[in-house]
Amino acid sequence: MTANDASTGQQPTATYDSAFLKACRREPVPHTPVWFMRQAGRSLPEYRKVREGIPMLESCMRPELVTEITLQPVRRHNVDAAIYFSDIVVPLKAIGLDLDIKPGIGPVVEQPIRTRADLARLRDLTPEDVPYVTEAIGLLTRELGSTPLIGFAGAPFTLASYLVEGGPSRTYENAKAMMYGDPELWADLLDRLADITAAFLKVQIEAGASAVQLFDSWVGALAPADYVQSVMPASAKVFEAVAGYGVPRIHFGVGTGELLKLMGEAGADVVGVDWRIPLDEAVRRVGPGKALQGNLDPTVLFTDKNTVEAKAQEVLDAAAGLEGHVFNLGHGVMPNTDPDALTRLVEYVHTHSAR
Ligand code: 1CP
Repeated sequence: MTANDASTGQQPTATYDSAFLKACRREPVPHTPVWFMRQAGRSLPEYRKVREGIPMLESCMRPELVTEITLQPVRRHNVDAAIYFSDIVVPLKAIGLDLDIKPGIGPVVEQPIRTRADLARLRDLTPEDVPYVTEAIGLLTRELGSTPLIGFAGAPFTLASYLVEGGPSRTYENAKAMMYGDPELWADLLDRLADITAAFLKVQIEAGASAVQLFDSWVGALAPADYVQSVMPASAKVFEAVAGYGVPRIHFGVGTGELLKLMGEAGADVVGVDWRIPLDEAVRRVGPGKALQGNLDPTVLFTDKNTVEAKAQEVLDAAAGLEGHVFNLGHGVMPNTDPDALTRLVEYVHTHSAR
């Protein structure tokens, strides 16, 4: 069987029994599983080669290319999971928003969403809007064998930050001004985005994704009380919408030390942690009943082998008392990272966590 049964989330046994999915379920594992956010991408010469001359958004819509790029880091690094190659703005492009991913900048929205009238541009997403996702995941699950595939989406706050600002921002001044100044419009915007995001994750799970990650990369810009009031309901709606599939749900953001507990309570099975807090402290904040993912500082990979190993061991030591641990970086692989350092890191984690 290549696709998940919509009612049970049933998967091929070898995939279900993989170290990655066991760790997400907080079951005993033969070794700590490891994958890297942004493991596919510019750190790999084979990625730069196949992407040559093809704009980012177009490459996300070509199933054979998506399949090849998703498999590249799995072949090279022996990671325990693949992550579907796409971008958080793909579902927004698919429902007809005029946006593009500009090289060296990121997602840019031609006409930002600022008023109630603008909300009408955010229609529901159906599987017919993203046939290339279903096709690529079908190809991938056949190629991947027992290696699980992680589907993903941007969380409502992080998507809203691009839509309201019109592009990348450091301050989120327009988005936060809407959140504070027009809470009803903000709530309606996030609710629309929750529906689109939930629909997009469902497409990926029904096509065969074994786990999903909700990227709320920029939500660390908020105070806990604002998170509870203005963001958590929408993120919780997304998690609730996919709860019935039984696939692990991972929730990640950057600079979220003060939000970790709430991000778990939003409905995650696994809470992603950046490098600012050690995992033994993170588990105290999150509380029982959740696995953790993380959290080596991605810049450590620019040092020598001994330093990388010492820092990786610190992460493993801090994770020793966890119910479930998925090793990852605290944020994505940086483009100038030496890919061989990543391969060696996978081997180190596997060897030094073997039980
Ligand atoms: O291998 C993988 O992990 C899949 C690749 C992936 C993922 C998970 C891409 C490809 N994008 C994403 C998600 C994504 N996109 C996030 C959440 C993850 C994170 O926090 O890193 C975010 C915030 C974006 C938005 C985005 N898209 C940015 C950041 C802009 C900012 O605000 O600073 C950028 C630069 C992009 C473009 C993009 N997405 C992916 C790639 C390989 C690229 C670069 C494309 C290019 O250079 O042409």
